This record gives sequence, structure tokens and C-alpha cells, in this order.
Amino acid sequence: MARVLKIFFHDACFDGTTSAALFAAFYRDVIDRNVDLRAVGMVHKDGDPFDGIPLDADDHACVDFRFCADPRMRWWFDHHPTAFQPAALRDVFDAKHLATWFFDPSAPSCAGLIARSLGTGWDWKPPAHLLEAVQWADTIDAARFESAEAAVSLAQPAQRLAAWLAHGRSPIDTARYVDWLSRSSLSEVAARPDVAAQLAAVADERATEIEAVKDLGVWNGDVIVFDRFSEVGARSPGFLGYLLFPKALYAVTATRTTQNIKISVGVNPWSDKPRRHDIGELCARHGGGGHAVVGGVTLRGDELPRAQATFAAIVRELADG
Ligand SMILES: [Mn+2]
Repeated sequence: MARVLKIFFHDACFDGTTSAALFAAFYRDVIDRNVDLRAVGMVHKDGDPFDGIPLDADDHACVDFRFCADPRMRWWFDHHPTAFQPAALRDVFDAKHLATWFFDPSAPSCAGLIARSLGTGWDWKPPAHLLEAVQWADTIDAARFESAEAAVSLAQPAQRLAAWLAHGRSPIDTARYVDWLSRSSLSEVAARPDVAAQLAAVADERATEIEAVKDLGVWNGDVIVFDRFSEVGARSPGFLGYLLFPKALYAVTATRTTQNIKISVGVNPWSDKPRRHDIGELCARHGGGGHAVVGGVTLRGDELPRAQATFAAIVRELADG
């Protein structure tokens, strides 16, 4: 019987899936070539996101997602400044100081942090196809695009796949994607017939989405607000919001599925105005987390009144402060 490795990763995220694929490739190359890999997408929530998640495999890793103090979580890599929630978890991290735990809030992507850490500690060099994905993770996760146009472009396979991931895949689809990416290039994955058809659909929906986002945006000072509480399944505009409302300093979006309600908050990377807020810190105060320039709060699908109050409070704080 093959040993089982569970990799918990930040779901619906290009960096999260790249991190999981990278770690899977490392594990097969260095630790156990016959390992049976189970990739498990994780979503942030108010409270312990690992509550009720079984750590029942032979080995466990968590990438691009919050710190888990359970000793069975042997491998951990993250770059979110809000990784330690509650803050007391930071003491566990500092006291135990496992050689297989890595945290660098200055890293542009978690995938980049993993590649560097495994290179230094295990003398492992990722294959070329994964190095390319790591470079894209650095660009996409840190919004290192020269313009909003470049950020929303679907010209490159990496950007088509990032949009497809953000559109909400089933857990099985995303787990399969992680396995494919651990073995083949972004362009090969994007060219798989089953994936290619879905990527084409994402591109086809773009024109309709642009019209919807244009109608949706409501100004509140220099904050552009997208309220999609009433459209179950509708997506966050992401960088499209800054393309269509270039004068915005901040964007705040509410989206909702039957499972979760998500409030996404961001600083316009192409604004010429300096930001006045730390978004991760702001979101953490409301039960979420993130980075200085992008963050979010995820609540349960049945917490609509609380989500609406949180949404209004965040918009008010950004517009007033
Ligand atoms: Mn990340």
C-alpha cells in the first residue's frame, strides 16, 4: 500500500494550486516516489479552518494557507502576514521551530518561498515547467503587472488558468489540476481537451462580465463597491474592477455561494494615490485576513446579515479613514 500525503492548499488560487503542485513534485522526487497524493483545497473562515478536517494521512503539508499547530501537519509554507490566527499560534511556531515549517510574509508568492526553501534545505531544483509556474505565481499573487489591461489579459495559459481557478472549480477538478500541474506545463494542462473547453467558456463570458461589472460599481469616496449579495454564484470582478474604474484607490466586493459569503478587499495596484490602510489587518479585525494590499473575510452562507454589516463597516472605514 502506497503511503498517503495530504496537501492542504489555498483553494481557487493560482499561487495556492502552484504551491501544491510544486510540493507534490518535490515529495515524489525526494521523499517517496510512489506516494499517493491527496490535494485538499482550504477556504478561510472565522474560527479554526482546520476544525473538522481530518489529518488522517501518513504525512501532511499545508501551503499558502494559515498555520496549523497540529504536530501531524509536518510541512507548512505560507507568506500571508495574517497566517497566525489567533495570534497566540505565532508562539507555537516560534517555540517549536520545525525545520519543515517556513514563513516569509515578504515573499511575493508562496510557490516562490517553497522553491527557495526546498532548494536551500533539500538541494532540490524544480523542473522547468514548474519554475515557469512559480514565476507566474510571483507575478499574479503580487499583482506585478504593468497595467490593469495586462492583469486581465487571457493571452497566456497561466492567466487563463488563473481566471478559471478563480471561477470556482469543484474540489475534485482542482485536485486533478494540482496533480496535472505537478507533472506537466501550464500550456500542456491548458491544452487538455476537458480543460481547454472550460477555458474557452471563461473567455466567452468575459464580454458579458464586463457589462455586468460596469453596471454594478457604486462609488463611496475613492472606494468602488461591488455588491453581489443577491446574485448567488456571481464572481468577484478582481482586476476587471480596476480596469473599468481606474480612479478607484480601493475595491470592496461581496460575493456569495450556497456555502460561503465572501467579502474581498483590495488596493488598486495602478492607482497613483498612496494607500491609507493595511488591508490584511483590516480584514483580520473582521474575522478574515490577507496581505497589506489585498485581503478578505469569508463567512458561512447562512450569515447574510452579519456579512452585510461587515461589508458596510469595511466600506465605511476605507472611505472615511
Ligand atoms: Mn499566495
